[in-house]
Amino acid sequence: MTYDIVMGKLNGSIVLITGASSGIGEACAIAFAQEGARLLLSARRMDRLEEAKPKLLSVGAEGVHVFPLDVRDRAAVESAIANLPSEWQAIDILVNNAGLSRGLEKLYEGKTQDWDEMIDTNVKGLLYVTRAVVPGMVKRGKGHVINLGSTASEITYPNGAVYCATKAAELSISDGLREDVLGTPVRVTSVDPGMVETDFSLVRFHGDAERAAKVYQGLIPLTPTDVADAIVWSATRPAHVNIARMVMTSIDQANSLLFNRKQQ
Ligand code: NDP
Ligand code: 8X3
Repeated sequence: MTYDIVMGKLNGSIVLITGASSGIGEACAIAFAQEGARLLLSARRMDRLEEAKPKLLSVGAEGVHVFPLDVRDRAAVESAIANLPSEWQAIDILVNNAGLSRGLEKLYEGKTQDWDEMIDTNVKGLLYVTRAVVPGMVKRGKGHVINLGSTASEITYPNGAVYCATKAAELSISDGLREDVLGTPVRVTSVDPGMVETDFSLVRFHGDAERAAKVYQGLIPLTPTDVADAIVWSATRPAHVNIARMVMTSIDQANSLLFNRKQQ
């Protein structure tokens, strides 16, 4: 037995993060930058990515390349990945983070355009990016796919059936991909947080800030940094260790239904 400390550092590793313009994706960019990674950042809001770039370099990123991407657009995903500059093509880690919820309504009263947006982004978008990136990982014999799941994948909460279904799909896709890459060195992890205070609720309620703020009232939610920390931890295990799934909540949450909310 050897007693060497071999904690993974990510110096020079290429990390692609989808949805890096906000919340968990943005926190992942900072956390991977602090590990010395080279960051490939995508989202629709390019101004935010451009703004983050010098800050990420200042906290340790070895390089930052940003590009616009709507993960719902299959042709755009294929083209963006295929046309990355040659020095950015060998993606080591893919963080499939881009995602959203829309609406909190009874299924039989829900808006079908909200459903389309969630399914197209959280399920089909995740599949398109995975399909474009993983063949290169298999070919190079190196890679790690980290998908953003949720406690919502395990217990469906009232008025959230479609969002919860997209995260249940994410879990199945993560499990299936892990089976399909067995025999290669590619790792697959699903990181499944409970409530995290980000723009998630603002997006869910179509910009209603007052309603969004109420979601986090009277309890301590996770922060995006907490989740990024778990993601970087799973990415820095020794190469033979695959963290299949990490379920995490704040101390004020037991599962997707049960909270310790203090009266205000
Ligand atoms: P935010 O709203 O803060 O961030 C969402 C990110 O996804 C943004 O950067 C947004 O970028 C991007 N995004 C949304 N739609 C698309 C699209 N079509 N194409 C590309 N990028 C897109 O929310 P969170 O950080 O909270 O959410 C990130 C992930 O974490 C999601 O998958 C969410 O389901 C998951 N999650 C969130 C939890 C929470 O409580 N907040 C808990 C568990 C999981 P842009 O608009 O610029 O394109
Ligand atoms: C986000 C967490 O429970 O608010 O996936 O939907 S929840």
